[in-house]
Amino acid sequence: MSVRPSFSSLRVVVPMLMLAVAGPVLAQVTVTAPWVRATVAQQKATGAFMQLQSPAAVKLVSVSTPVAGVAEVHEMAMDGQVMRMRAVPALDLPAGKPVELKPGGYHVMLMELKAPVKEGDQVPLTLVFEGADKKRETVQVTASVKALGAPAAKDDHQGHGGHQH
Ligand SMILES: [Cu+2]
Repeated sequence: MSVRPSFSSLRVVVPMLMLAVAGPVLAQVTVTAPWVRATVAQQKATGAFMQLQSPAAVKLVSVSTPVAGVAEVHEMAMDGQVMRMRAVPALDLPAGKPVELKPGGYHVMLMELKAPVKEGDQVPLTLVFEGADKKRETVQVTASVKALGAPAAKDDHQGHGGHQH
């Protein structure tokens, strides 16, 4: 009858081990629905868009991709009457709050494209985030290429009308 006590102490140990394993996963930045706008011949730059969310406050400090010589984080801002974009050194992700990179707002600018990116292509992106403790986390995603002038949401709605993609 001395078996029972040792079984019940095992049950206490197992959940504690699971918590220890789950810990690092919680620190991961989530990248949702990454996409890149398709280009036409001779076009040397395009934008990459996605939604980012981090459980802890971090900054997106660098982006790279094999398809472009240069990748920068850009913001859109009014310059007098004209909307212009400019590079930002880092993009802040507040803890637990989604940050949207979308046409007309923040975006990842891909420049010095090595070849046109065509609808249906898959583009690997490497995102580097830095926490308040200066620790860096690298996240790899694959973005799908969507046609020029087709915003993701609008395109989804058209899909309901028997439109073939
Ligand atoms: Cu830009």
